Amino acid sequence: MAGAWLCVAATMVVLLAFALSTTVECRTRNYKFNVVMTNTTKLCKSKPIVTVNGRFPGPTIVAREDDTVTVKVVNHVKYNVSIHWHGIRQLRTGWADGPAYITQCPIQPGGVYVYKFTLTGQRGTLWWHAHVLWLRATVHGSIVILPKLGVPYPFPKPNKEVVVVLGEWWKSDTEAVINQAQKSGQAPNVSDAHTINGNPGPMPSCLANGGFKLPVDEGKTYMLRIINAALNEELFFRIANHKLTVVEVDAVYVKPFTTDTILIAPGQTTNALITASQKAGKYLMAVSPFMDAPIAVDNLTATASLRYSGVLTSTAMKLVAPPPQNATPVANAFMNSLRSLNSKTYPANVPLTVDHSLFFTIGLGINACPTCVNGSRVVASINNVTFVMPTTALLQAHYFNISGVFTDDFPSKPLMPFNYTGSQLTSFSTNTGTKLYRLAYNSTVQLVLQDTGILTPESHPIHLHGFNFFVVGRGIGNFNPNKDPKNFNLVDPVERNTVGVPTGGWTAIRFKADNPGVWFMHCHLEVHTTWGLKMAFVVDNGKGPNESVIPPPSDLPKC
Ligand SMILES: *[C@@H]1O[C@H](CO)[C@@H](O)[C@H](O)[C@H]1NC(C)=O
Ligand SMILES: *[C@@H]1O[C@H](CO)[C@@H](O)[C@H](O)[C@H]1NC(C)=O
Ligand SMILES: *[C@@H]1O[C@H](CO)[C@@H](O)[C@H](O)[C@H]1NC(C)=O
Ligand SMILES: *[C@@H]1O[C@H](CO)[C@@H](O)[C@H](O)[C@H]1NC(C)=O
Ligand SMILES: *[C@@H]1O[C@H](CO)[C@@H](O)[C@H](O)[C@H]1NC(C)=O
Ligand SMILES: *[C@@H]1O[C@H](CO)[C@@H](O)[C@H](O)[C@H]1NC(C)=O
Ligand SMILES: *[C@@H]1O[C@H](CO)[C@@H](O)[C@H](O)[C@H]1NC(C)=O
Ligand SMILES: *[C@@H]1O[C@H](CO)[C@@H](O)[C@H](O)[C@H]1NC(C)=O
Ligand SMILES: *[C@@H]1O[C@H](CO)[C@@H](O)[C@H](O)[C@H]1NC(C)=O
Ligand SMILES: *[C@@H]1O[C@H](CO)[C@@H](O)[C@H](O)[C@H]1NC(C)=O
Ligand SMILES: [Cu+2]
Repeated sequence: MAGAWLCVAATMVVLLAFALSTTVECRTRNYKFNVVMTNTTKLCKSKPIVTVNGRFPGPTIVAREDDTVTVKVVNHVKYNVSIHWHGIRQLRTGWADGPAYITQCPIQPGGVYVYKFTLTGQRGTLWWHAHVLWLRATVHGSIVILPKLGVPYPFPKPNKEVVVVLGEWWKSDTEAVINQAQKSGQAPNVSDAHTINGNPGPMPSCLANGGFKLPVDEGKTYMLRIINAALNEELFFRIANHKLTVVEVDAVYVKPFTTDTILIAPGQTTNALITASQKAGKYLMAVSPFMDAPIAVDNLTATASLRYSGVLTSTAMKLVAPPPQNATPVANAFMNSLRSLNSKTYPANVPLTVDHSLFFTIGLGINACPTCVNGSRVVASINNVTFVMPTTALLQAHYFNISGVFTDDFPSKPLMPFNYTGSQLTSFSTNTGTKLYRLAYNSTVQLVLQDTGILTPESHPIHLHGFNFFVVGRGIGNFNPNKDPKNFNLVDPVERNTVGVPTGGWTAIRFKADNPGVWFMHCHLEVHTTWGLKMAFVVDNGKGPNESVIPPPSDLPKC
């Protein structure tokens, strides 16, 4: 059948130079991901890395809203692997969500698992990444969900679309980096470079490095689908002499606004339009870290270039200075500009009533560790619970009623209130456990995420699986339950799946628990996830099969 042939053909589409082909139509998109070791000499030092299909960044998945996607993942490496489709709602299909030991056991060496999910009610840029160990450093790629056939973007159609994946690069093996840190109980080494589409641009230690080049034609408009795939760093993005018009974040349209700097946290995606309206030339693209706490980061700026057609190679590059590393006002200005489009076609369905009002502290701690350097290790927690990974996946335990894997007594608020952003605590230790918070189907949740000053305040990009949420408020200092809710935006708050909780401040989100299953929530700084800044919600089934988790696929990996 011609249709079936086209669907096979779609899986073969090779996306050259990150430009997107949008011509092939079909309702099921089948992909094959071979997880392999790849020797790369692309960056300054040659080393073997784990990749999908030998590519870094990995392949782009292109599909339309309402399509079903299948990805056959074959594990050819020595590590346990699982892949998460970051931001995809996975309505009733938690088995395909991917976080190891949360919704599935990992795919063991030599193993195979077919992820199958449907793209319902979402269009825009998302991404996929490994969700086990620190493999996502090199195992990641983009997901482009086009609107339904014939449905236009709610903004002028760009002449071309380009995926821009930002990453972090270590000269050492990333598993060695985190293993060394876990052994010592200390913070892991920061990365050695940031990357733009797999390339840091010329570096002090490696001048020969070319850097990613984006060719443009004068007068044309381009949509950049920017993804922060870095492990541990929030990033600023700038292009010399060019303004960026933000039109979508985390696959949700926003009210367009124009800025010269984009702030993007690990896990987040941002679509921005750029018009080649300047004098024909070469313009620097700069990616640099944002960190407004006393914490070490990789302070190198990755660079790429925008090149107008017909410009000589010898033309001097127009430069741009990155914002200062601690540019809190630049970060705030960006975050405060984000609003849901909230049009008739794309309404912001903010829950106006709240069934569960939750208050979670997020931050660091110190626990005893006799074998560690100082006899202690740095940990992280939510409401003073440092999450312990189970050895049976939580979704299986929930679905098959296996007892003893988790408890559902995650505290709805701190058991011992304190001056969260102050410094009067004398004990920094935490509790450990595999605790979940239970929600009835359709219940509405307001969650205030409060950063703590324990060890140091720090911005935490919190990611929720299975849902989008509305960011109804944010502030600095301690959340005030009497005053702050009066200023919540319940009309057009930005809707997303990952939000940065400001350093020494709080963020309030709302969502409706209309997706049954077990849904991970964690800091998207991989180091904090490793340290235990994670928990999960268990959402019970509603009425009938349409409101219940589907049965697990027969090839679901076993532990
Ligand atoms: C990578 O390079 C090493 C030696 O540098 C070699 O032993 C190994 O076979 C190579 N692996 C692949 C997958 O090419
Ligand atoms: C981490 O950095 C230290 C100090 O530079 C170095 O000695 C160590 O080898 C690094 N660890 C890894 C795994 O690269
Ligand atoms: C970046 O960090 C290194 C190591 O901490 C430091 O020596 C250097 O001065 C920093 N560079 C900038 C531009 O801040
Ligand atoms: C070890 O503990 C001492 C005393 O508490 C502290 O000053 C030092 O920073 C710690 N070392 C590391 C590497 O964390
Ligand atoms: C698990 O328990 C629930 C509620 O008691 C029940 O409805 C369901 O059938 C059980 N599932 C299995 C797989 O035993
Ligand atoms: C909390 O701590 C901060 C900083 O130490 C201090 O300024 C503030 O007054 C404290 N608030 C309360 C309610 O104690
Ligand atoms: C967290 O729990 C530990 C262990 O029970 C306790 O010592 C500590 O005081 C608690 N901290 C907070 C902030 O509640
Ligand atoms: C959940 O909400 C939907 C739509 O609002 C409604 O049709 C359905 O009956 C509700 N289910 C439960 C279990 O409340
Ligand atoms: C379940 O959903 C399907 C498709 O959305 C619909 O056709 C069917 O009527 C629904 N069944 C129930 C019991 O609501
Ligand atoms: C891989 O996963 C299996 C199943 O959970 C586990 O038994 C095994 O120890 C894991 N292997 C490694 C190397 O972590
Ligand atoms: Cu964090």
